[in-house]
Amino acid sequence: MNPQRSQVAIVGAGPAGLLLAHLLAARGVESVVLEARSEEYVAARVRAGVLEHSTVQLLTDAGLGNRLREQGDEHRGIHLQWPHERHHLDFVDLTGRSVWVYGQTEVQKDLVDAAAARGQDVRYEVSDVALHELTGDRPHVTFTAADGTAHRLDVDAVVGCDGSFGPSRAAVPEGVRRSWERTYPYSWLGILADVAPSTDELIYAWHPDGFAMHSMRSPTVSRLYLQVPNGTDVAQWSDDRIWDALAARLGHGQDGWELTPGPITGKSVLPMRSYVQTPMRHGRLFLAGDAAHTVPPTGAKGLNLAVADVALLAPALAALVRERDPALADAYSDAALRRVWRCTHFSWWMTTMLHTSGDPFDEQLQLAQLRWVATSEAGATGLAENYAGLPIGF
Ligand code: RFL
Ligand code: PHB
Repeated sequence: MNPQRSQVAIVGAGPAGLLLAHLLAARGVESVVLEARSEEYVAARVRAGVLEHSTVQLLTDAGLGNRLREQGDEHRGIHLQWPHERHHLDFVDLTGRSVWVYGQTEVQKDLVDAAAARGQDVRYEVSDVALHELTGDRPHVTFTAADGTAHRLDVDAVVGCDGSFGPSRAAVPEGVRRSWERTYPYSWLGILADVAPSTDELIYAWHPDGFAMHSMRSPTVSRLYLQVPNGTDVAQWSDDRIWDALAARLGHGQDGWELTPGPITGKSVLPMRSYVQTPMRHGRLFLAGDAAHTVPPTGAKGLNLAVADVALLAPALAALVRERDPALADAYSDAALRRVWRCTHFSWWMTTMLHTSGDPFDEQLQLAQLRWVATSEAGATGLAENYAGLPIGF
């Protein structure tokens, strides 16, 4: 066993883990990041596309905003639609806050580059990560490195940033942790296509055949989604079938709007789930990002919540390990969970308002709600405030 010492062990090199390491380094706190996958695998995962106002602000303040501001696309709002009607909700007019379209792959690349530039210790392709003595002052983590050697890392604090499938959430003992979960009766079929977006800003569309969304990654790459039944096999969806369904649900031909199809470069089916585990702290173990909570993607909140968690956690850990002041660390779980539950509600609300369940009564309620949100200033402001994002620390 090769023993080593650091101040903080971070499990997971996704956006939560690497951003936390970055924010800790800026406060003079040393950390080691342990990641199960390879650097290339983590960098290539296509996921989130929308950054909230406060996420952009935080990344900019942390010195990570240059490429975002050059290559990202600032959006004033979204289009909300149902058959024969499309409404633009202008978040800037409604709340004074915009959002940015900048893929998670790009955020990840910026974080990896910054980590390399400051000489951050990141161990990729580790296995057997196990957390020990979490309720004492000196927890430690054991793992097997990529070359097969066994290691022990002694630290002051361990942070689980290892997503929905990592070991950290289960390291909180059964009698201590509590979880809440909702599985939705539908999934998303997502595609990436080499075609210019047919819209200036994202379109969220309710349709009796199911929800559809038009997002984008760049002036030449579009990202689109279709509601499909759980258990759908992508092989059943030819490119033509996908484009036909998108055209029908997004309203091709209505008021002169056209959806331009193009070559599909990626196709996948994503299940939808809401999940929250509490508390987000147990002794010297802290959970952040998807390790503690999952939201369905309809509200574009997952990555933003991960960023908000580590924004709270970095100063708390710095005070704990540098000044031995536990006040912020003690407050972390409750403070983070206030925003987590707000975003969990918003994501559930967007999801259940926009996805069809086949129940005719539910459909009329959804349409009534959509009409109110799109045409009442109070309704539109509620959506805008949550979508553009509540302040970190809300
Ligand atoms: P991640 O990104 O899952 O990273 C966790 C990391 O931990 C590693 N890991 C381990 N490492 C060591 N040992 C182990 N035993 C380990 N087990 C796991 C994993 O390999 C991984 O590298 O979690 P993090 O950092 O908390 O970040 C969360 C976000 O990735 C996630 O919430 C978003 O992608 C969600 N999401 C969206 N969020 C938004 O804010 N806006 C969006 O528009 C948006 N769209 C989306 C999304 C997620 C999607 N999918 C695929 C789930 C669209 C999609 C399609
Ligand atoms: C995306 O671009 O992938 C995206 C955008 C908004 C969402 C979900 C996903 O709500």
